[in-house]
Amino acid sequence: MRSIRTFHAVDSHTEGMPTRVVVGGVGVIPGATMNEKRLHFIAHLDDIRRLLMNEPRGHASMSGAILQPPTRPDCDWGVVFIEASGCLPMCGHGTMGVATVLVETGMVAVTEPVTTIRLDTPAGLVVAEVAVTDGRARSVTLASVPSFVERLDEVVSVPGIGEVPYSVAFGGNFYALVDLDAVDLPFDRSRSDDILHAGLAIMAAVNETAPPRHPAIDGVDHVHHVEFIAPGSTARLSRHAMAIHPGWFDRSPCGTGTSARMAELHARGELALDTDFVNESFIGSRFTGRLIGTTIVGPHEAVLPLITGRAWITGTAQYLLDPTDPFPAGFEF
Ligand code: PYC
Repeated sequence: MRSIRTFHAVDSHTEGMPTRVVVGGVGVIPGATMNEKRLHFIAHLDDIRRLLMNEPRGHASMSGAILQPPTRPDCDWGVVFIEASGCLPMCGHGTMGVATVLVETGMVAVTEPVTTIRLDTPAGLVVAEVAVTDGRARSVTLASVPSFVERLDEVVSVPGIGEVPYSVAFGGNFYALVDLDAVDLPFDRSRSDDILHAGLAIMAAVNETAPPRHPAIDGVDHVHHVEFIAPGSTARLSRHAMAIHPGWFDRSPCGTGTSARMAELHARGELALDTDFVNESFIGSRFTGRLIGTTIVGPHEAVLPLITGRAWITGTAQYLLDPTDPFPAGFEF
């Protein structure tokens, strides 16, 4: 066995969606803030993401998180999120995976019944409250980043589809929120290719005509997620198919998408503060959300979301790079 790189990871899944938590092998990424680290990683270290996320070590829907020392004194750990599709500013299911791994491997001081972990993410401070019994993380509640509606009830002209009504909300990433009925597709996994195709076309049309831009976080300036809302969804229980660039679906209910959806429902006057909201994924797994306050982000009125879900450790691994490996950054298929 020969290796010129070794990465240590604890693999997990959050309500069906993987998070490969990289606990060693990357080193300290340069940057004075976690978003600077993210931007440096994208510019100079992307081979590491591709090696760990792409085939043959990962797959087209792979997701992960690289642990870093925090850049702010009020945090326990920093996190740079990685995916098959790039580096997100924030990832809810990934943060639940990170918090579960930190507790169950003893990488934070664990207290029962609740362990509080303060995480420095590229999108800002996220506080994870982990419900712990007998050393086991039972659930994770995230106080996530301020979320807001960027536009409500606009129409975009999508080649091959036509005029599509949509809204854009930020919940850690920007989401285009679209009723599945508006693209004449059923909430049915046998039609996932068609739903994905429509999602990618809508993303492209929004990004070409009117890309959103976060007023305070550099490099957050596009829509790479379309949250297709299933018929029958309400402001208490919503089901969705989350189509993600460049071509996969979130298996989890999507933490940042749940925040975005709650911001949208709140802006419509349909979801009050301190009211439970259940968001269900395309595979039927659930997060429970709740808005606990309001704030301002640049010109936007924003809400403060809590999201609760569960994660499980699935394995520990060392990922190696043999010097003769013909795919040192993996490959996409
Ligand atoms: O949970 O925030 C999330 C997420 C984003 C992309 C996949 N999952």
